[in-house]
Order: sequence, then structure tokens, then C-alpha cells
Amino acid sequence: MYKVNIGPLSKTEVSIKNIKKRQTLGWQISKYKFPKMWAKTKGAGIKVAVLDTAVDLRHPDLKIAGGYDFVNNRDINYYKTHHPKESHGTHVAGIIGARNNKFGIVGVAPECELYSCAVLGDDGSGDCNDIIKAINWCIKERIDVINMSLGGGADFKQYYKAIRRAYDANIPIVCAGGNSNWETGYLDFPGTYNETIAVASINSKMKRSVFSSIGSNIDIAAPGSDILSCTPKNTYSIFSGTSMATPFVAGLIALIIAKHRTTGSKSPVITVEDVREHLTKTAIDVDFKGQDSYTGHGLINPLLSMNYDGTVTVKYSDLINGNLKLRCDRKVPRKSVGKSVIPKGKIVNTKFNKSMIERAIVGK
Ligand SMILES: [Ca+2]
Repeated sequence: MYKVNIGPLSKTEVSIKNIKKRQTLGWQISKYKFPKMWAKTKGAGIKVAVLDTAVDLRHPDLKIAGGYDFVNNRDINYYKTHHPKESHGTHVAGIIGARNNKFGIVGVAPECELYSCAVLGDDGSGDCNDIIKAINWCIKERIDVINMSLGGGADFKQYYKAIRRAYDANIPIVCAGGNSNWETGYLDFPGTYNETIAVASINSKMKRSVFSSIGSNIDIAAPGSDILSCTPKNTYSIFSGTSMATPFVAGLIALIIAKHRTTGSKSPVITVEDVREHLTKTAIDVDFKGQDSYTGHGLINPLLSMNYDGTVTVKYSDLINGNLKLRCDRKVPRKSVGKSVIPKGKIVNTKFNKSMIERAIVGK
């Protein structure tokens, strides 16, 4: 048995006044102005599977389309009459797709089809063999995106082969980079496999979260600190971890796929590499130039990744409207900024490459 788990995670039970009376947008939703992006799509018709602890099917802010409990080998509808003891899977599901209604919170893709595949038990740990079964189930059920906010285990052939089968079936597997907060040079499995999309965490100041693991296979950094989401028994809690950054990316991928299926673009979204390209080519490069071990290709950029058409052609106003008020960690020498400095508020329609976007942000 190769054991996997959800890793150390900070949890805060919160009591937010009136959260059940009106809908609250988490910082990660309002910062990126998702409500504006939902005019294009809310992810309807896209199937997202949460391979995690079981999701609370009775949470009023969640709508679960199906799934299976691979740990206990039973129908997922068991959780229509029993609350899961561990809240992790419910929290992850809420970040992806909590409903856009009049109460609670709202997910990144509030109309996607959520599936709960329980591969971790009440203690938050599980067996890789159950994950293999769940991945096979996802392939059979034609799931569009797999979220795996978990890590551990070991590199063994059957596990890798299952990941590879999903990859060959064009199903992106989004994985938590880990919460080790030290440089191991590599990440937990399966995030360390090249076939997966590994996610680092950033906080609301758009800096790498202190706990976020460092490793060369990190693809992208997304909000994972102080994330408010659903927890069992009709409650809401704030959790932090790369486990929370991962479903942000899974939800965004659902939006990207949905947008492509409805309106298309010059740049197709069919393979996992197409998805990775949409995420990474539009990312705001921070830390070291290009992909690095801290934030991968950089800070996720939802608006641009949804509109990506093969070139990074953006209006500077898109950046402002995307509310990307970022500051780079490293100073850019005056001479290298040159004419690329774009004054704050000035709307420029030009071709940007990643470093120009970075410089533009530094310059404003
Ligand atoms: Ca809601």
C-alpha cells in the first residue's frame, strides 16, 4: 500500500455574520473579478472530479452530479444521509464550484458539474490503488478535469501509468505542489510527474505563501492562503494550503474549456498541453525569469488565460480590469525597462510578451 494524504493544513473555523443570508465573494474571486468573466461562461457542462475525502452531498451551496466512494467501495449517495467526518474534500469542491446563489460563497466555475471521488478516508489519508481506480473511473465517465489536492506515496509503475492514461485521454490532472515549505528539489507524487499540472500557493498580497513547497515541476501559482469555502454540516471555513490553490486552477480550467467549446478561439483547448499553455503563457512571471521552483511560470492570470488565442496580445486595460495590481519581487533595472514602461491608466493595444507585461506592471 502506498499511502497518500492531504498534508499539513491550517484550518480556521469561521463564523461570518450573515454568510447564510447573502453571498460572500472570497478575496480570490473578487481580486480577479470573476463575476465579469462569468458573462462568457460559468463552466456549464464541464465535468470536474474531486479526488479527495468525500464531499458533503447535503451542503446547500454544492450540487454534486455523481461520483463513487473508492475507499469504502460504496455509492457516493451514502453521503446524502451521512456527513463526511473530514472537511477537506467539501472545501475543495466549494472552491471549484460552489453555486452562484444568494448565500454562502461562490466557486470559480459555479455551474460546472462536480463529481466526488472519495479516495481519502476520514483521517485524510488513502491508498494509491484507490486513486488508480478513481482515475480509471474518470476516464470511463469522460471527466474533463481531475483535481487532486493530495500528495505522497511513491513512484510506482501502476500509479504513473494511470496518470499517463488520463493524460493520453486529454484529461488535465491538477495537483497540489505540497505544503512542505522547503526546497526538496522535487515535489510529492503525483505533482512531480510532468503529465500533471502542479500548483503553488500565493496569498492575497500575490506573494508565494510561506508553506508552499519549492520544486522544479511547479507549473503555476494560484490563490491558496485564507480561502473561505464550504465545510460539512452547512458550515463555511477558512483553510490555507496548496490544496486550496489547486481547485482554483481546476475551476479555471473548466472555464477555459467551456469558453473554448462555446465560442472557440485560434488556440484550441484539447490536450493537456493546450491547457497548460493557456495557463502558463499568460502567467505573470515573478521570482526568477521563466519557470522557477517557487511559483512555476508565475502568477495565474484568469482573464488572459480564458482569452488566450496563441499570442499574448492583450490590452493593458485588460490587465487593469483583471485587477492585477502586482508588484514584482525583484527590481527591474531602469535601463532594461526602457520604452516598455506604460503609465498607469494608459490603454495600449499592442503585443506583449511575458517580460513586457512584467515590466509594465513594475513601471506603473
Ligand atoms: Ca453560493
